[in-house]
Amino acid sequence: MASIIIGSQWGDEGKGKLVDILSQSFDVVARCQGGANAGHTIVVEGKKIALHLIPSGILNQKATCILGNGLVIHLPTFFKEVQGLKEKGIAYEGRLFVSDRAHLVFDFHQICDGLKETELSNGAGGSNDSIGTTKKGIGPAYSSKASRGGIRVCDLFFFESFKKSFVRMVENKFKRFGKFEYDIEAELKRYEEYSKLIKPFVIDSVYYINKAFDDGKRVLIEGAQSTMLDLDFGTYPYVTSSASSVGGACTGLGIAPNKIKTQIGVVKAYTTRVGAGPFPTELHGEEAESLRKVGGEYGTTTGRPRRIGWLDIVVLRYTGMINDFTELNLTKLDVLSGLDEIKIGVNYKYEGQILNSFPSSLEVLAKCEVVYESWPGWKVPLNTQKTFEELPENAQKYIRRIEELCGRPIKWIGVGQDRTSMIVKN
Ligand code: 2SA
Ligand code: GDP
Ligand code: MG
Repeated sequence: MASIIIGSQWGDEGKGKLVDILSQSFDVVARCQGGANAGHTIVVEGKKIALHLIPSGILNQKATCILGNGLVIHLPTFFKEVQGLKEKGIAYEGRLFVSDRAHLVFDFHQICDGLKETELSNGAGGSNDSIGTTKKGIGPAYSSKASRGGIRVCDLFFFESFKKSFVRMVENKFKRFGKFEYDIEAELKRYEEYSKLIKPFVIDSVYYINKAFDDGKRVLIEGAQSTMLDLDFGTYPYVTSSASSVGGACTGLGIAPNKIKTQIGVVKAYTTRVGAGPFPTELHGEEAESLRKVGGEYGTTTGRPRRIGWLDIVVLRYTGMINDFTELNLTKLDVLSGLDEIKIGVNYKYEGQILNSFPSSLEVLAKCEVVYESWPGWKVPLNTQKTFEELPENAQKYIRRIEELCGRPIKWIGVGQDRTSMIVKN
Protein backbone atom coordinates (compact mmCIF):
# COMPACT_ATOMS: atom_id res chain seq x y z
CA MET A 1 0.00 0.00 0.00
CA ALA A 2 0.95 3.63 -0.39
CA SER A 3 0.29 6.89 1.44
CA ILE A 4 0.85 10.26 -0.13
CA ILE A 5 1.71 13.61 1.44
CA ILE A 6 0.52 16.57 -0.61
CA GLY A 7 0.57 20.32 -0.18
CA SER A 8 -2.89 21.88 0.09
CA GLN A 9 -1.91 25.50 -0.59
CA TRP A 10 0.87 27.11 -2.66
CA GLY A 11 3.76 25.08 -1.26
CA ASP A 12 6.10 25.17 1.74
CA GLU A 13 3.44 23.95 4.13
CA GLY A 14 6.03 21.76 5.86
CA LYS A 15 5.68 18.55 3.84
CA GLY A 16 9.33 17.60 4.32
CA LYS A 17 9.01 17.55 8.11
CA LEU A 18 6.00 15.20 8.00
CA VAL A 19 7.68 12.93 5.44
CA ASP A 20 10.70 12.70 7.75
CA ILE A 21 8.50 11.80 10.73
CA LEU A 22 6.26 9.28 8.95
CA SER A 23 9.06 7.65 6.97
CA GLN A 24 9.96 5.73 10.15
CA SER A 25 7.07 3.40 9.42
CA PHE A 26 7.58 3.04 5.66
CA ASP A 27 9.94 0.89 3.60
CA VAL A 28 10.12 3.12 0.53
CA VAL A 29 9.89 6.91 0.18
CA ALA A 30 9.40 8.15 -3.37
CA ARG A 31 9.13 11.48 -5.14
CA CYS A 32 6.89 11.50 -8.20
CA GLN A 33 7.13 14.99 -9.76
CA GLY A 34 9.03 18.25 -9.93
CA GLY A 35 12.76 18.62 -9.58
CA ALA A 36 15.28 20.77 -7.77
CA ASN A 37 12.72 23.59 -7.56
CA ALA A 38 11.48 21.88 -4.39
CA GLY A 39 12.88 22.83 -1.03
CA HIS A 40 12.12 20.67 1.97
CA THR A 41 13.64 21.68 5.29
CA ILE A 42 14.02 19.21 8.14
CA VAL A 43 15.27 20.18 11.58
CA VAL A 44 16.76 17.52 13.83
CA GLU A 45 18.13 18.54 17.23
CA GLY A 46 18.52 22.11 16.04
CA LYS A 47 20.40 21.11 12.86
CA LYS A 48 18.83 22.10 9.54
CA ILE A 49 18.89 19.91 6.46
CA ALA A 50 17.51 21.29 3.19
CA LEU A 51 16.70 18.82 0.43
CA HIS A 52 15.76 19.66 -3.15
CA LEU A 53 15.83 16.44 -5.15
CA ILE A 54 16.47 13.71 -2.63
CA PRO A 55 13.35 12.53 -0.75
CA SER A 56 12.98 13.70 2.86
CA GLY A 57 12.89 10.03 3.92
CA ILE A 58 16.67 9.81 3.47
CA LEU A 59 17.26 10.47 7.19
CA ASN A 60 15.46 7.26 8.04
CA GLN A 61 18.12 4.64 7.42
CA LYS A 62 15.57 1.86 6.99
CA ALA A 63 13.83 3.49 4.03
CA THR A 64 14.77 3.17 0.39
CA CYS A 65 14.45 6.52 -1.40
CA ILE A 66 13.41 6.83 -5.02
CA LEU A 67 13.36 9.67 -7.54
CA GLY A 68 10.52 8.50 -9.76
CA ASN A 69 9.98 8.63 -13.50
CA GLY A 70 7.88 11.81 -13.21
CA LEU A 71 10.80 13.91 -12.03
CA VAL A 72 13.08 16.16 -14.04
CA ILE A 73 16.58 15.73 -12.66
CA HIS A 74 19.53 18.09 -12.82
CA LEU A 75 22.45 15.74 -12.26
CA PRO A 76 24.93 18.35 -10.95
CA THR A 77 22.38 19.24 -8.24
CA PHE A 78 21.80 15.56 -7.49
CA PHE A 79 25.50 14.91 -6.96
CA LYS A 80 25.85 18.07 -4.87
CA GLU A 81 23.11 16.81 -2.58
CA VAL A 82 24.68 13.36 -2.41
CA GLN A 83 27.94 15.06 -1.40
CA GLY A 84 26.01 16.92 1.32
CA LEU A 85 24.72 13.59 2.67
CA LYS A 86 28.26 12.22 2.69
CA GLU A 87 29.53 15.23 4.64
CA LYS A 88 26.74 14.85 7.19
CA GLY A 89 27.49 11.16 7.60
CA ILE A 90 24.11 10.04 6.23
CA ALA A 91 24.53 6.64 4.59
CA TYR A 92 22.79 6.47 1.22
CA GLU A 93 24.61 3.66 -0.64
CA GLY A 94 22.21 1.00 -1.82
CA ARG A 95 19.13 2.87 -0.67
CA LEU A 96 18.95 5.91 -2.95
CA PHE A 97 17.73 5.26 -6.48
CA VAL A 98 16.87 7.22 -9.62
CA SER A 99 14.34 6.11 -12.21
CA ASP A 100 15.71 5.16 -15.60
CA ARG A 101 12.66 6.89 -17.10
CA ALA A 102 13.12 10.26 -15.35
CA HIS A 103 13.95 13.18 -17.63
CA LEU A 104 17.11 15.25 -17.39
CA VAL A 105 17.35 18.97 -16.76
CA PHE A 106 20.42 20.54 -18.31
CA ASP A 107 22.09 23.87 -17.57
CA PHE A 108 20.68 25.21 -20.83
CA HIS A 109 17.14 24.51 -19.54
CA GLN A 110 17.97 26.70 -16.56
CA ILE A 111 19.37 29.42 -18.80
CA CYS A 112 16.20 29.31 -20.93
CA ASP A 113 14.05 29.45 -17.78
CA GLY A 114 15.74 32.76 -16.95
CA LEU A 115 15.50 34.07 -20.53
CA LYS A 116 11.77 33.28 -20.68
CA GLU A 117 11.22 35.06 -17.35
CA THR A 118 13.06 38.13 -18.66
CA GLU A 119 10.94 38.03 -21.82
CA LEU A 120 7.75 37.88 -19.75
CA SER A 121 8.91 40.69 -17.51
CA ASN A 122 8.87 42.95 -20.58
CA GLY A 123 5.21 42.25 -21.28
CA ALA A 124 2.91 44.15 -23.62
CA GLY A 125 2.28 47.72 -22.47
CA GLY A 126 5.20 47.56 -20.06
CA SER A 127 3.56 44.97 -17.80
CA ASN A 128 5.60 42.45 -15.82
CA ASP A 129 4.07 39.06 -16.60
CA SER A 130 6.85 36.83 -15.27
CA ILE A 131 5.83 33.76 -13.26
CA GLY A 132 8.51 34.11 -10.61
CA THR A 133 9.93 30.65 -11.27
CA THR A 134 12.82 29.22 -9.28
CA LYS A 135 14.89 29.31 -12.53
CA LYS A 136 15.81 25.67 -12.01
CA GLY A 137 14.87 24.81 -15.60
CA ILE A 138 11.69 22.97 -14.62
CA GLY A 139 9.29 24.47 -17.21
CA PRO A 140 11.74 24.10 -20.13
CA ALA A 141 12.59 20.49 -19.13
CA TYR A 142 8.92 19.45 -18.93
CA SER A 143 8.36 21.27 -22.26
CA SER A 144 11.13 19.16 -23.81
CA LYS A 145 9.48 16.04 -22.37
CA ALA A 146 5.99 16.94 -23.64
CA SER A 147 7.26 17.85 -27.09
CA ARG A 148 9.10 14.50 -27.23
CA GLY A 149 12.53 16.08 -27.51
CA GLY A 150 13.63 15.32 -23.95
CA ILE A 151 16.46 13.08 -22.78
CA ARG A 152 15.92 10.46 -20.10
CA VAL A 153 18.29 8.96 -17.56
CA CYS A 154 18.39 5.65 -19.51
CA ASP A 155 19.66 7.54 -22.58
CA LEU A 156 22.89 8.39 -20.75
CA PHE A 157 24.07 4.82 -21.24
CA PHE A 158 24.04 5.05 -25.03
CA PHE A 159 26.32 8.02 -25.27
CA GLU A 160 26.60 8.40 -29.05
CA SER A 161 22.84 8.85 -29.50
CA PHE A 162 22.73 10.91 -26.27
CA LYS A 163 25.20 13.34 -27.88
CA LYS A 164 23.08 13.65 -31.01
CA SER A 165 19.89 14.36 -29.07
CA PHE A 166 21.69 16.79 -26.78
CA VAL A 167 23.13 18.86 -29.63
CA ARG A 168 19.72 18.93 -31.34
CA MET A 169 18.09 20.17 -28.13
CA VAL A 170 20.62 22.97 -27.66
CA GLU A 171 20.34 24.03 -31.28
CA ASN A 172 16.56 24.20 -30.93
CA LYS A 173 16.98 26.46 -27.94
CA PHE A 174 19.39 28.68 -29.90
CA LYS A 175 16.70 29.00 -32.58
CA ARG A 176 14.12 30.00 -30.00
CA PHE A 177 16.18 32.32 -27.78
CA GLY A 178 19.11 33.35 -29.98
CA LYS A 179 22.63 32.17 -29.34
CA PHE A 180 23.47 32.31 -25.64
CA GLU A 181 26.79 31.42 -24.09
CA TYR A 182 26.98 27.64 -23.74
CA ASP A 183 29.94 25.35 -24.19
CA ILE A 184 28.40 22.22 -25.74
CA GLU A 185 31.66 20.26 -25.84
CA ALA A 186 32.49 20.92 -22.19
CA GLU A 187 28.96 19.98 -21.15
CA LEU A 188 29.12 16.72 -23.11
CA LYS A 189 32.39 15.87 -21.40
CA ARG A 190 30.80 16.44 -18.00
CA TYR A 191 27.85 14.23 -18.93
CA GLU A 192 30.10 11.44 -20.11
CA GLU A 193 31.48 11.44 -16.55
CA TYR A 194 28.00 11.74 -14.96
CA SER A 195 26.81 8.75 -16.98
CA LYS A 196 29.37 6.63 -15.11
CA LEU A 197 28.73 8.20 -11.72
CA ILE A 198 24.95 7.83 -11.91
CA LYS A 199 24.97 4.18 -12.97
CA PRO A 200 24.86 2.64 -9.45
CA PHE A 201 21.81 4.77 -8.61
CA VAL A 202 19.71 3.88 -11.65
CA ILE A 203 16.90 1.33 -11.48
CA ASP A 204 13.67 0.47 -13.26
CA SER A 205 11.67 2.25 -10.58
CA VAL A 206 8.28 1.27 -12.01
CA TYR A 207 9.07 -2.41 -11.56
CA TYR A 208 10.81 -1.77 -8.22
CA ILE A 209 7.83 -0.01 -6.63
CA ASN A 210 5.23 -2.42 -7.94
CA LYS A 211 7.34 -5.33 -6.74
CA ALA A 212 7.56 -3.62 -3.33
CA PHE A 213 3.75 -3.62 -3.22
CA ASP A 214 3.69 -7.32 -4.13
CA ASP A 215 6.13 -7.99 -1.29
CA GLY A 216 3.81 -6.26 1.18
CA LYS A 217 6.04 -3.19 1.60
CA ARG A 218 4.77 0.28 2.50
CA VAL A 219 5.47 3.19 0.19
CA LEU A 220 5.32 6.85 1.22
CA ILE A 221 4.93 9.29 -1.67
CA GLU A 222 6.38 12.73 -1.10
CA GLY A 223 4.61 15.54 -2.95
CA ALA A 224 6.55 18.64 -3.95
CA GLN A 225 5.17 22.11 -4.69
CA SER A 226 1.41 21.88 -4.08
CA THR A 227 -2.06 21.48 -5.50
CA MET A 228 -2.49 25.22 -6.10
CA LEU A 229 0.69 25.06 -8.20
CA ASP A 230 -0.51 22.00 -10.17
CA LEU A 231 -0.33 22.48 -13.93
CA ASP A 232 -4.03 21.58 -14.31
CA PHE A 233 -5.62 22.68 -11.05
CA GLY A 234 -3.48 25.59 -9.92
CA THR A 235 -3.74 29.28 -10.70
CA TYR A 236 -2.62 28.79 -14.31
CA PRO A 237 -0.30 30.11 -15.72
CA TYR A 238 1.16 30.93 -12.28
CA VAL A 239 1.90 27.28 -11.59
CA THR A 240 4.73 24.82 -11.84
CA SER A 241 4.97 22.47 -14.83
CA SER A 242 4.13 19.16 -13.16
CA ALA A 243 1.08 17.40 -11.73
CA SER A 244 1.58 18.18 -8.06
CA SER A 245 -1.70 16.71 -6.82
CA VAL A 246 -2.65 13.07 -6.19
CA GLY A 247 -2.96 12.14 -9.90
CA GLY A 248 0.72 12.95 -10.40
CA ALA A 249 1.63 10.02 -8.15
CA CYS A 250 0.15 7.47 -10.55
CA THR A 251 1.78 8.86 -13.66
CA GLY A 252 4.96 9.90 -11.86
CA LEU A 253 5.63 6.47 -10.38
CA GLY A 254 3.72 4.08 -12.63
CA ILE A 255 1.34 2.85 -9.94
CA ALA A 256 -2.40 2.21 -10.00
CA PRO A 257 -4.71 4.54 -8.02
CA ASN A 258 -6.03 1.71 -5.83
CA LYS A 259 -2.56 1.35 -4.28
CA ILE A 260 -2.93 4.76 -2.58
CA LYS A 261 -4.78 4.20 0.68
CA THR A 262 -4.32 7.54 2.45
CA GLN A 263 -3.95 11.04 1.10
CA ILE A 264 -2.49 13.38 3.71
CA GLY A 265 -2.95 17.09 3.10
CA VAL A 266 -0.43 19.46 4.66
CA VAL A 267 -2.00 22.78 5.65
CA LYS A 268 -0.05 25.73 6.97
CA ALA A 269 -2.05 27.53 9.70
CA TYR A 270 -1.94 30.64 7.47
CA THR A 271 -1.08 30.85 3.77
CA THR A 272 2.14 31.64 1.90
CA ARG A 273 3.06 31.87 -1.74
CA VAL A 274 6.40 32.52 -3.40
CA GLY A 275 6.50 33.88 -6.93
CA ALA A 276 3.81 35.79 -8.81
CA GLY A 277 0.12 34.99 -9.21
CA PRO A 278 -3.19 35.52 -7.43
CA PHE A 279 -3.42 35.27 -3.65
CA PRO A 280 -6.90 36.30 -2.45
CA THR A 281 -6.21 36.36 1.31
CA GLU A 282 -2.82 38.08 1.00
CA LEU A 283 -1.69 40.46 3.75
CA HIS A 284 0.61 43.43 3.27
CA GLY A 285 2.63 45.79 5.44
CA GLU A 286 3.45 45.24 9.07
CA GLU A 287 1.10 42.27 9.62
CA ALA A 288 2.69 40.31 6.76
CA GLU A 289 6.22 41.33 7.70
CA SER A 290 5.80 40.20 11.27
CA LEU A 291 4.45 36.73 10.32
CA ARG A 292 7.18 36.37 7.69
CA LYS A 293 9.79 37.06 10.34
CA VAL A 294 8.34 34.77 13.02
CA GLY A 295 7.64 31.98 10.52
CA GLY A 296 11.00 32.33 8.72
CA GLU A 297 9.10 32.56 5.46
CA TYR A 298 11.89 32.65 2.89
CA GLY A 299 12.28 30.22 -0.03
CA THR A 300 14.24 27.09 0.86
CA THR A 301 15.69 26.97 -2.65
CA THR A 302 15.96 30.61 -3.71
CA GLY A 303 15.83 32.52 -0.41
CA ARG A 304 13.03 34.73 -1.80
CA PRO A 305 10.67 36.27 0.79
CA ARG A 306 7.36 34.41 0.72
CA ARG A 307 4.12 36.35 0.44
CA ILE A 308 1.87 35.94 3.48
CA GLY A 309 -1.90 35.75 4.00
CA TRP A 310 -4.69 34.37 6.15
CA LEU A 311 -5.85 30.78 5.91
CA ASP A 312 -8.08 30.31 2.85
CA ILE A 313 -10.83 27.71 3.24
CA VAL A 314 -11.97 28.04 -0.40
CA VAL A 315 -8.50 26.83 -1.38
CA LEU A 316 -8.59 24.04 1.21
CA ARG A 317 -12.01 22.80 0.15
CA TYR A 318 -10.89 22.80 -3.49
CA THR A 319 -7.60 20.99 -2.89
CA GLY A 320 -9.31 18.66 -0.39
CA MET A 321 -11.79 17.71 -3.11
CA ILE A 322 -9.13 17.08 -5.78
CA ASN A 323 -6.98 14.92 -3.50
CA ASP A 324 -9.75 13.60 -1.23
CA PHE A 325 -7.56 14.20 1.81
CA THR A 326 -8.20 11.48 4.38
CA GLU A 327 -6.38 13.44 7.09
CA LEU A 328 -4.65 16.77 7.52
CA ASN A 329 -1.44 17.99 9.12
CA LEU A 330 -1.87 21.56 10.35
CA THR A 331 1.59 23.13 10.51
CA LYS A 332 3.22 26.23 11.98
CA LEU A 333 0.42 26.89 14.45
CA ASP A 334 3.10 28.28 16.79
CA VAL A 335 3.74 31.14 14.36
CA LEU A 336 0.28 32.58 15.07
CA SER A 337 0.88 32.86 18.86
CA GLY A 338 0.61 36.40 20.17
CA LEU A 339 -1.92 37.69 17.64
CA ASP A 340 -5.06 39.39 19.02
CA GLU A 341 -7.18 38.29 16.09
CA ILE A 342 -6.84 35.52 13.52
CA LYS A 343 -8.88 35.65 10.34
CA ILE A 344 -10.07 32.78 8.17
CA GLY A 345 -11.21 33.36 4.58
CA VAL A 346 -14.33 31.19 4.32
CA ASN A 347 -15.93 32.13 1.00
CA TYR A 348 -15.39 34.06 -2.23
CA LYS A 349 -18.12 36.43 -3.40
CA TYR A 350 -18.29 37.20 -7.12
CA GLU A 351 -20.85 39.69 -8.42
CA GLY A 352 -22.78 39.35 -5.16
CA GLN A 353 -22.91 35.52 -5.26
CA ILE A 354 -20.95 33.06 -3.11
CA LEU A 355 -18.95 30.75 -5.41
CA ASN A 356 -19.23 27.02 -4.84
CA SER A 357 -15.57 26.34 -5.72
CA PHE A 358 -12.28 27.96 -6.66
CA PRO A 359 -12.72 29.74 -10.01
CA SER A 360 -10.71 28.80 -13.11
CA SER A 361 -10.45 32.28 -14.57
CA LEU A 362 -7.93 34.65 -13.03
CA GLU A 363 -10.13 37.52 -14.27
CA VAL A 364 -12.98 36.22 -12.10
CA LEU A 365 -10.63 35.55 -9.20
CA ALA A 366 -9.32 39.12 -9.32
CA LYS A 367 -12.88 40.40 -8.84
CA CYS A 368 -13.71 38.07 -5.96
CA GLU A 369 -14.21 39.48 -2.51
CA VAL A 370 -13.12 37.23 0.36
CA VAL A 371 -15.63 36.72 3.17
CA TYR A 372 -13.79 36.40 6.50
CA GLU A 373 -14.50 35.00 9.93
CA SER A 374 -12.59 36.37 12.87
CA TRP A 375 -11.27 34.29 15.76
CA PRO A 376 -9.56 35.41 18.98
CA GLY A 377 -5.87 34.56 19.23
CA TRP A 378 -3.81 33.18 22.13
CA LYS A 379 -0.79 34.64 23.86
CA VAL A 380 1.11 31.59 25.12
CA PRO A 381 3.97 30.34 22.92
CA LEU A 382 3.37 26.85 21.57
CA ASN A 383 6.54 24.91 22.07
CA THR A 384 6.09 22.77 25.14
CA GLN A 385 2.63 21.29 24.56
CA LYS A 386 2.59 17.61 23.66
CA THR A 387 -1.15 17.00 23.40
CA PHE A 388 -4.14 18.75 21.83
CA GLU A 389 -5.67 19.22 25.28
CA GLU A 390 -2.60 21.14 26.50
CA LEU A 391 -2.99 23.74 23.75
CA PRO A 392 -4.59 27.07 24.74
CA GLU A 393 -8.37 27.03 24.41
CA ASN A 394 -8.41 29.52 21.53
CA ALA A 395 -5.88 27.43 19.59
CA GLN A 396 -8.10 24.37 20.09
CA LYS A 397 -11.09 26.37 18.84
CA TYR A 398 -9.15 27.49 15.75
CA ILE A 399 -8.21 23.88 14.96
CA ARG A 400 -11.75 22.60 15.44
CA ARG A 401 -13.14 25.37 13.24
CA ILE A 402 -10.72 24.47 10.43
CA GLU A 403 -11.76 20.82 10.67
CA GLU A 404 -15.41 21.85 10.54
CA LEU A 405 -14.96 24.20 7.58
CA CYS A 406 -12.89 21.70 5.57
CA GLY A 407 -14.91 18.67 6.60
CA ARG A 408 -11.67 16.71 7.14
CA PRO A 409 -9.89 15.59 10.33
CA ILE A 410 -6.65 17.15 11.52
CA LYS A 411 -4.41 14.37 12.76
CA TRP A 412 -1.10 16.18 13.28
CA ILE A 413 -0.43 19.69 14.59
CA GLY A 414 2.96 21.28 14.03
CA VAL A 415 4.05 23.57 16.87
CA GLY A 416 7.72 24.16 16.01
CA GLN A 417 10.40 23.46 13.43
CA ASP A 418 11.97 20.46 15.07
CA ARG A 419 11.03 16.91 14.17
CA THR A 420 9.80 16.44 17.77
CA SER A 421 7.44 19.47 17.65
CA MET A 422 4.45 17.60 16.30
CA ILE A 423 1.29 16.86 18.27
CA VAL A 424 -0.66 13.76 17.24
CA LYS A 425 -4.36 14.43 17.77
CA ASN A 426 -6.73 11.56 18.49
P1 2SA B 1 9.05 26.57 -11.27
O1 2SA B 1 10.45 26.91 -10.88
O2 2SA B 1 8.85 26.58 -12.75
O3 2SA B 1 8.51 25.35 -10.63
O4 2SA B 1 8.18 27.83 -10.73
C1 2SA B 1 6.80 27.94 -11.05
C2 2SA B 1 5.99 28.39 -9.84
O5 2SA B 1 6.05 27.37 -8.83
C3 2SA B 1 6.52 27.92 -7.62
N1 2SA B 1 7.36 26.97 -6.90
C4 2SA B 1 7.41 26.91 -5.57
N2 2SA B 1 6.62 27.47 -4.64
C5 2SA B 1 6.94 27.20 -3.36
N3 2SA B 1 8.04 26.48 -2.97
C6 2SA B 1 8.83 25.93 -3.90
N4 2SA B 1 10.04 25.43 -3.56
C7 2SA B 1 11.03 26.35 -2.92
C8 2SA B 1 10.86 26.36 -1.41
C9 2SA B 1 10.87 27.74 -3.53
C10 2SA B 1 11.98 28.76 -3.30
O6 2SA B 1 10.73 25.29 -0.85
O7 2SA B 1 10.86 27.43 -0.76
O8 2SA B 1 12.98 28.54 -2.67
O9 2SA B 1 11.79 29.90 -3.84
C11 2SA B 1 8.50 26.06 -5.26
N5 2SA B 1 9.03 25.59 -6.41
C12 2SA B 1 8.31 26.16 -7.41
C13 2SA B 1 7.37 29.12 -8.07
O10 2SA B 1 7.57 30.05 -7.00
C14 2SA B 1 6.53 29.68 -9.19
O11 2SA B 1 5.46 30.41 -8.66
P1 GDP C 1 7.86 22.01 2.21
O1 GDP C 1 8.32 22.53 0.89
O2 GDP C 1 6.37 21.85 2.29
O3 GDP C 1 8.60 20.79 2.66
O4 GDP C 1 8.19 23.14 3.28
P2 GDP C 1 9.56 23.95 3.46
O5 GDP C 1 10.53 23.08 4.16
O6 GDP C 1 9.97 24.60 2.18
O7 GDP C 1 9.07 25.14 4.38
C1 GDP C 1 8.47 24.92 5.62
C2 GDP C 1 9.31 25.61 6.70
O8 GDP C 1 8.59 25.60 7.93
C3 GDP C 1 10.61 24.86 6.99
O9 GDP C 1 11.58 25.81 7.36
C4 GDP C 1 10.26 23.97 8.18
O10 GDP C 1 11.37 23.66 8.99
C5 GDP C 1 9.29 24.87 8.92
N1 GDP C 1 8.26 24.16 9.69
C6 GDP C 1 7.58 23.01 9.38
N2 GDP C 1 6.65 22.76 10.31
C7 GDP C 1 6.73 23.75 11.23
C8 GDP C 1 6.00 24.07 12.44
O11 GDP C 1 5.06 23.39 12.83
N3 GDP C 1 6.37 25.20 13.10
C9 GDP C 1 7.40 26.02 12.67
N4 GDP C 1 7.69 27.11 13.37
N5 GDP C 1 8.10 25.74 11.55
C10 GDP C 1 7.76 24.63 10.84
MG1 MG D 1 9.45 24.08 0.18
